[in-house]
Amino acid sequence: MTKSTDPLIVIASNRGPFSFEKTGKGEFDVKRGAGGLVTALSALAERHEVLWVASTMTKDDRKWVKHHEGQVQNVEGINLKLVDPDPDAYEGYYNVIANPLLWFIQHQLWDIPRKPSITEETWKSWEEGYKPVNQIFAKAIAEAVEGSDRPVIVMPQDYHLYMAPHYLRQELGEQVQIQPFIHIPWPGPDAWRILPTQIRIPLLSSLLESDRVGFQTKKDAFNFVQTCRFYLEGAHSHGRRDAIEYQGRDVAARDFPISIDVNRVQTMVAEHETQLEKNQLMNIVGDRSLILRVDRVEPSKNNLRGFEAYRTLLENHPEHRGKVQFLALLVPSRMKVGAYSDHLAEVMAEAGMINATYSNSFWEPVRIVLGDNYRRALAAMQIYDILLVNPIADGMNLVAKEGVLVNQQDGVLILSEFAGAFYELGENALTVSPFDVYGLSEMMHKALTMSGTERQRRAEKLRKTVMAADVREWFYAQVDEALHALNSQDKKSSTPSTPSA
Ligand code: GDG
Repeated sequence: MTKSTDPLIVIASNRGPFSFEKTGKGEFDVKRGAGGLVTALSALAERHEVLWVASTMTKDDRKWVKHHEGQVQNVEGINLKLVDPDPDAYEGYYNVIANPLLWFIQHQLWDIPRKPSITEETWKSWEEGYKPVNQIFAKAIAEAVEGSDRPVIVMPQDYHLYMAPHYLRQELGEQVQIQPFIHIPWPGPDAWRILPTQIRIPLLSSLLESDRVGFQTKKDAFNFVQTCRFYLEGAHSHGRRDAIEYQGRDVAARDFPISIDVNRVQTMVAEHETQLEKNQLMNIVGDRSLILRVDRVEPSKNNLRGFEAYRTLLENHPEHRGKVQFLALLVPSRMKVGAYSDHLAEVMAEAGMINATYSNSFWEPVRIVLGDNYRRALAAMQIYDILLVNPIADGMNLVAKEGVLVNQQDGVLILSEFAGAFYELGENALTVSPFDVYGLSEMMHKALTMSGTERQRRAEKLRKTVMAADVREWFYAQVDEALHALNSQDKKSSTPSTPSA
């Protein structure tokens, strides 16, 4: 039975853990969603009572909300509440502010002389899209937790919900702990100059209405402190790298490196369906060495330079021609954002050019497989010789962690120094600058010619590192920190104050 001292954890994220498909009158099929965040948070309901608040994504999600009259429902053990913002507001929030603007700022993807332009549409989408949708989330959370006699910890996830702390304080005051987690990199102050002051200041000061803010790495946390100090008048860090004081609140900036659900991944790879996927892939690869990449179609993942480096490898080291297979499993995402659909076209063209240059009747150097198939991705990770993870910037990169866990070939991880995973896995990976195409091609050569003993030594260490830090630790560490703060507050308020002399 739940004790009233047990906390209620509220996760708020743009995308929820499930999507719904209407199959009949009042009947819905449940599908577990895609993406890193869902993978990571799906284990969280094991220890604490959790309420997950997310937005509808599809028409059938909306029907599901309507059918349940907007009330919390228990779905596969998780209490779920979906908010259903107005489609125009959602469009501005998601397709104008969150994905093209904030994601691009935080991954520093600009072509600065040309882009971005902060247009009337941007301003309007901030006022009429991003802010109202964040407010809807806060109201839905307030409605669900109001009157609870238990400690409430609200954890807004990622760059979609930077204004949520502000609206949550408006709704619930100091009754709740607010602890956002930011999955993507937080760059230093310079990157944020792109936002107009009227957007930048509310965004940063909203985050500082939290009790603490979680990041993937110490570097992100430090950059956040620096950004707030630089732009917010009256913000002080007093020489600390992991906390900032602003308007009477001391806000911690902490690193909680995310990981994967080790058991779930291991179980999935052992399943028959995954073995079937693996067999199919092995038919494509044959006895060649496999260079694998698995990403969303996403400019920050740096597919193009990956292919350029492969081309350089084939050019400079002809001995590998015909003996190596590059397989890219790409999941289309955000195709409504022009930069993404253009990017996919460029990636396909680059791969096509390599094939046009080097293929023969027996060998096609690059295979691109587009589509959403997580099982196939895991199957491919079992059989790579090289896993290429070369993002320009990446909060963590779960593919790197899954790959080293399930791989059966003592495969080599080639890892960008700008992926959050670098801090945990870099020592036993071959690390590269994502911009250095020649350096990457030489790393591919080094990996292809590495001795079996060396491969095994590195692979074992990488696997151990991932197994030692499951996603549950990531989640519990955040909750424990919030609980610790709550307990110290309780102690303070129950200690009788010393009468003044
Ligand atoms: C964001 C941050 C951070 C692969 N193919 C399919 C599929 N996958 C899985 C992967 C992995 C997940 O999706 C992708 O996670 P990543 O971490 O690699 O990348 P993002 O989506 O950009 O995630 C990132 C993460 O949040 C968590 O904090 O690590 O830095 O950018 O698990 O194996 N999933 C589905 N279909 C596929 O075909 N459904």
